[in-house]
Amino acid sequence: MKQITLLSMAAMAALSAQAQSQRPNIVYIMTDDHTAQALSAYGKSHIQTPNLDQIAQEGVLFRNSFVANSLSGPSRACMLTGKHSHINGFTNNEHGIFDGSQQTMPKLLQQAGYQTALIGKWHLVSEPTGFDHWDILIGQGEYYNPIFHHQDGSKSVEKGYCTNVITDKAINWMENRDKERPFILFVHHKACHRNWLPELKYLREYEDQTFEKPDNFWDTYEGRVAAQQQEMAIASNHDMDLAYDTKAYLPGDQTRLSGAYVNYVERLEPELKKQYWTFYDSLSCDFKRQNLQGRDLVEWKYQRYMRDYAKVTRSLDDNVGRLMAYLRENGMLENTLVVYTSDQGFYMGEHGWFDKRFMYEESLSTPLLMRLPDGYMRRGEITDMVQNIDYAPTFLEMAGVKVPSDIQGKSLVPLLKGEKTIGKWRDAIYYHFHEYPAEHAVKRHYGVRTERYKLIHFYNDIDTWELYDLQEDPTEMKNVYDDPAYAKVRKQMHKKLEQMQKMYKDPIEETIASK
Ligand code: SGN
Ligand code: CA
Repeated sequence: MKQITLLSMAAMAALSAQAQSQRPNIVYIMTDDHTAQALSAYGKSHIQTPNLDQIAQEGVLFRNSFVANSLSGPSRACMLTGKHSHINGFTNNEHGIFDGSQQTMPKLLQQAGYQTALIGKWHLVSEPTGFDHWDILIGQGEYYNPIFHHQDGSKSVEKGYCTNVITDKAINWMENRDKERPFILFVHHKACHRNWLPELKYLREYEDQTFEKPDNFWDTYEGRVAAQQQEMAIASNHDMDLAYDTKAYLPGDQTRLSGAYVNYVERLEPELKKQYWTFYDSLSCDFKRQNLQGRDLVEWKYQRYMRDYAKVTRSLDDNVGRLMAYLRENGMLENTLVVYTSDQGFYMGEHGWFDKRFMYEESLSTPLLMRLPDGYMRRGEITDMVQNIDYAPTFLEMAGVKVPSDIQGKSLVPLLKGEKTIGKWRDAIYYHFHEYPAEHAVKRHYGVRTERYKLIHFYNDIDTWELYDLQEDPTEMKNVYDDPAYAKVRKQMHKKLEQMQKMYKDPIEETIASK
């Protein structure tokens, strides 16, 4: 690493100021739990996201974009290092502390002369390293008047709605940066994370909209043991008692005056708080009057979930527009790579769920849009399978920094340049989820996904295998692992899995034995 530093410093010194300024800036916008089903450029969304769609229209949309481990901290660690969780060490949110002394992409860019800044959600417990400037939320952060942890160690409440505050800080940092040098700016939103508290101006938005339920909303999880044992169902885990998710309580009942939910709302100024409670009081009265039971109650909860999620997404889209307008107005777009992604995908009622974690499509996937700087010709949709471990080598290559050989991801540059990749790109991706026992009770599992098939092994206190034919069964309702018609595919997929575990050095037998 030292050698790379010296080399890149020397290389940098040799570059004229003009040549240096041609190295692209990178604006990396990462949201939390924003999923492709809620982003209209992906085609299936009931929620319109015009500003995000514009990035896709002017740039590229990755149709097959995946994470390596569908959870916040682990996903962020994969992105920063370009390595799978078992290598970068941050395998789960509950027990992880990111080892900030390891090689990371921001550090390598910093050593190569980039200005590096991080604003918003961090969630890796240890203090950020490799950033000239950082200003982060504490843990999950808050939607209203969020508390920021500043680089000098101090903490303060920043007035406003979290998504707006993060964007203000990002723009402010760009305004005050050294304009002679390229930069990478990480803009990490809290939105659209649970429990979906809207910006007050959007409190009433989407309330007249009825969201269509996915076809497999009433899934009974036949043939899928881990799915039977999860705790992330809208029906039973989207809580009512403390109104945390639904925001409905029995008026007159004081439960709303306690719990995490109320503490979050209490952060608002008195006038805004009044507006907030007025709206949800009337909603709660209406809910009480209806006295819903059984499936009607679950459907009602689903609409509540979708509406609040949509409101939060609306502010997010506005703010992406604001950031893009800044880049446009300042003539920066030609020389800036803008990346939009999320730390993972999310269930919007598919299988009856909210949350993520599973290797099933909705949470294995993550939205990925890019607006490319001059010189990168590709436009439109890219269907090659990409993963969040690919971002680090991509940014390094674009910045002219040699990609260290221990990075496991692949640079996306050939795809962005529009080079022919048929037969040259990867034919499978590897996934490993490690957080169990934990909230939502999703068992540990690993697996491999090819263009058509997916093999998953759930281990820990169960030991079950699942195989899906994504062409015949895109919503993953039918586990064909024991179907004789798939015996050959099953064998091939096992072989592929073994190859990938070897290639990525995931010591799976040891891992299972130690659990
Ligand atoms: C919190 C949420 C969970 C969520 C995890 C991880 N519960 O614990 O629903 O799965 O974060 O999310 S909450 O009651 O605190 O809202 S992650 O995106 O940060 O990994
Ligand atoms: Ca997340």
